[in-house]
Amino acid sequence: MKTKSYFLYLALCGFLLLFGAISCKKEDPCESKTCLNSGTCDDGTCDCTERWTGETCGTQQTPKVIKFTKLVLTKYPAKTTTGGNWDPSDGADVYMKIFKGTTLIWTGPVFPFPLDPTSSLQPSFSPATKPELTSPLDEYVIELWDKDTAPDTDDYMGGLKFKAYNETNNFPEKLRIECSTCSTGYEVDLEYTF
Ligand SMILES: [Ca+2]
Repeated sequence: MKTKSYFLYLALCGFLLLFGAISCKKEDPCESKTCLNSGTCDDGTCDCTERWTGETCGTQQTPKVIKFTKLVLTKYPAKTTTGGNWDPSDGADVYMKIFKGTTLIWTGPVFPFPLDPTSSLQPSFSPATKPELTSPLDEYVIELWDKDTAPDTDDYMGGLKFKAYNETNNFPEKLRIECSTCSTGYEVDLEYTF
């Protein structure tokens, strides 16, 4: 009886050892898994960084907000459509407006002196209150205006439709808003919030 128990004990130990050996040989589920864009594998599942999502972190996470931290005016019309100066004797003093649909979401500060239309100067704005786009997949409009003092009203210098984001753009740090036939153009620094 005692011997039989001993053999049973040995058999059980053997089984446990064999099972243990098989368990040890079990493949690491992360060995065959590739996580993209700095994602890390945890037990076969990719943990993605905040900008990425999906099975292998290959899909962009749509940001909640895109902020414009700096705007450079790369192009603006030297003259009005009738060929006159924006201001009586020189260039315009400008500011920008951004719309979502027909809703004005941001008005920028006035660039504080008349721009010389013959200069290659590209005025750069880092406004205290920065434009925030809360629907990154949607279209916005940016307009350029010449500030005038009453009784004159501000003059419209040009507008551009733009999208600051698309789902395969790899989150660029800068956005160019321009077109070859447009009178205005911008280069914008972007900040993403997720
Ligand atoms: Ca003016």
